Amino acid sequence: MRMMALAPVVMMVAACSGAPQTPVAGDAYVRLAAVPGRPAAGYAVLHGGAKDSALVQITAPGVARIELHNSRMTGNGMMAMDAVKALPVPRAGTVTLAPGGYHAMLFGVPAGVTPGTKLPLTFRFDDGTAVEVPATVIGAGEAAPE
Ligand SMILES: [Cu+2]
Repeated sequence: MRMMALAPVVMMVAACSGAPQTPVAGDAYVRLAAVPGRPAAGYAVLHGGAKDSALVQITAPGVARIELHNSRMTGNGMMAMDAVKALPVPRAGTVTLAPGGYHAMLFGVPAGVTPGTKLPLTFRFDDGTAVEVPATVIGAGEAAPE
């Protein structure tokens, strides 16, 4: 039991090896909405640099607006989302944007962004770092890419 609980932690440390000086983003993917015209959701893994920082903006070519959201359960078991201005990324820490938690909400996704394409997401941090990551685009019902 204890060994199984430890395994994911070890994997995250390995993925963060090399101790970046500035924040890094990776493993990005975008899940399109089931209904055309509805916002898509963006996910990624962020690694902190040598200092505490915060993710303050995500942009993508052709996408009208991208908001940072956090999902939470309401008292009556419904999922609600709050917009967040900045997502703290601790020094040498890992922050995962994933279904049910922090995510990007992409409004006005161009028609050419379809499953199987790549959408470059630019992650901007409060220290001025900007990281462009090619996000894998998947359909509404598809599993997250490995
Ligand atoms: Cu959202």
